[in-house]
Amino acid sequence: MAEQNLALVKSALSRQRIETPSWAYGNSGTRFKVFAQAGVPRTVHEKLDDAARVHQHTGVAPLVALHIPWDRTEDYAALAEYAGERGLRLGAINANVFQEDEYKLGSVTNPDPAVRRKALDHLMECADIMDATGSRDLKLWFSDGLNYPGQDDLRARQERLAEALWSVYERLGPDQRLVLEYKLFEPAFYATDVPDWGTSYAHCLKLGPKARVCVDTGHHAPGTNIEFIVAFLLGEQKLGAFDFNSRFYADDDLMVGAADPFQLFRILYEVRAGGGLPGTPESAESDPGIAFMLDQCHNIEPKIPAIIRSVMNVQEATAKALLVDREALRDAQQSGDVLGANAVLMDAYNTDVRPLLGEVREELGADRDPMAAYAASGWAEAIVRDRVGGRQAGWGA
Ligand code: LRH
Ligand code: MN
Ligand code: MN
Repeated sequence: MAEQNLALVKSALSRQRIETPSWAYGNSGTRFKVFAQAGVPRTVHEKLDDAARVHQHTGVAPLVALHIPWDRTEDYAALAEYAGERGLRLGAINANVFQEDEYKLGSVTNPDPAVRRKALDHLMECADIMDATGSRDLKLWFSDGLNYPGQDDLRARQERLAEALWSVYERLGPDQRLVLEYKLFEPAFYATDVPDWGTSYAHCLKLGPKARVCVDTGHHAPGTNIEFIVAFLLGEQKLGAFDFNSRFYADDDLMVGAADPFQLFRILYEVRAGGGLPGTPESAESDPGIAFMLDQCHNIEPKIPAIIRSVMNVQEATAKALLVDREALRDAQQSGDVLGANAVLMDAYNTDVRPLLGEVREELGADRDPMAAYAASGWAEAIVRDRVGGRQAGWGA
């Protein structure tokens, strides 16, 4: 590769920021069992301590997303300061209106106005927290939906949803955004109120420029072409964030890039092509400010190295996406060379980018091999020794 292009690829890689979720540092499980691990954080502060290790070794993970009330604390400005002292920043504030008894029939779409009020109050509290932490994004995922046909009025629920979203949207400051996440099913099994990107997009479009769609890669029907969704949303300036994870069956929340690294590459290629990677010629005009977040649970594997591995998987897919020879691709596409165009993509995908990423990390002052560096650091042993009585990340906590 030409010297100049390589410099560009490296600069884009060193500018990418990957946000890790506070809940991935704590215990989690399926509805059948939570396997508790020794040494997991007991407080949100200890979650930040672990996140700081991930950032130290990788050099690209300074942001940590919070989930309220799982990470509820007395003083959010002080928490932001605590993060800052460790080289971190607090990222998206995730609202949680899915774990209380009142929400059995829905939160913001509940037929009972008192429940809707309670849910909206929580969303407003999250906006207050954003003011204190300096967070840009309010991430909204609603478990609202129906288990049985006829259970409630589908269109009335959309109207209630729109009303709540508008109240939150109006509350946001000029530099704050709302990102609306969709999910096909679960916990509702017949109908979900925000089941797909189209529904999220339609609401965000009505709300205005501060509302964007969040694509959780585990929230689609099997076989869905996620990169198409990404390409479309980016083209419409409506892609706000990713919740990266892998799935084999449903919302499995496995490590991103573990199940289908080729899909992850295709997604990141569309991000690059759509100008979503700062530091590339494609993004020269404007940086759409996409949040590259992880949303995963590490039920059986050690958590910190799993998160490091996930960050590296996103970086590897990004590096391969950056290596795609756009000119050669355009030429092949223009001349109708189907096999040639496909070969350009596959050449990039089949490149071993690990040495390149090792260099990028070294230049960032991080570790060439973050997994080995973490294993040698003694942190895993220290937390087992020092933290007695870890607690669950949130599910059922
Ligand atoms: C829902 C979801 C959403 C929640 C998180 C814990 O399945 O993806 O992002 O906030 O899981
Ligand atoms: Mn998610
Ligand atoms: Mn999910």
